[in-house]
Amino acid sequence: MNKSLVLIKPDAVQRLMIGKIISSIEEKGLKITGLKMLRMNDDLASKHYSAHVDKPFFEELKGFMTSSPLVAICVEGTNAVTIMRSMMGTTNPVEAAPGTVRGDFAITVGMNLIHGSDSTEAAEKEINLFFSKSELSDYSREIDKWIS
Ligand code: DAT
Ligand code: MG
Repeated sequence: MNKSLVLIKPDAVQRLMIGKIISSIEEKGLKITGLKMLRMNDDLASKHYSAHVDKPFFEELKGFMTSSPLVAICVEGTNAVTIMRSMMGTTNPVEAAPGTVRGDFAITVGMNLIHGSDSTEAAEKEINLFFSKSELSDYSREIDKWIS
């Protein structure tokens, strides 16, 4: 069992894809344990993308991520990190496989619709950035015995 921080990015919110992405997470069998809409600010963008702050695309990335609200989701399940990364598709939508969010619905790396943590360590850090302990729900589902 592990966790991933998923962001439905501002472009996906504007393109009315909140429901579609949440449905795909639920249909896969992963469990949503935290969910909120918020507007990212510069400080949160710098912390969330701390690995990228010195990259040439960071200012553009920060401008995009703070431009409009996003939806943050804490996702749990067996191999949640790897499963979310494969559902998202590769960073550059040009190479993303059909059937993935980026492969089916995105064109450019700058607006690639969705974020998912790239490791369990990153997930822990990112979930703590977006959610307080009281905003996360620990619960079991009857259906879990039929999923994993
Ligand atoms: P991912 O979102 O697949 O984990 P990443 O962590 O390498 O990808 O980069 C974070 C985000 O930064 C990515 O979703 C879009 C943006 N980005 C990455 N590389 C970029 C580039 N070469 N030009 C513009 N934006 C880029
Ligand atoms: Mg990343």
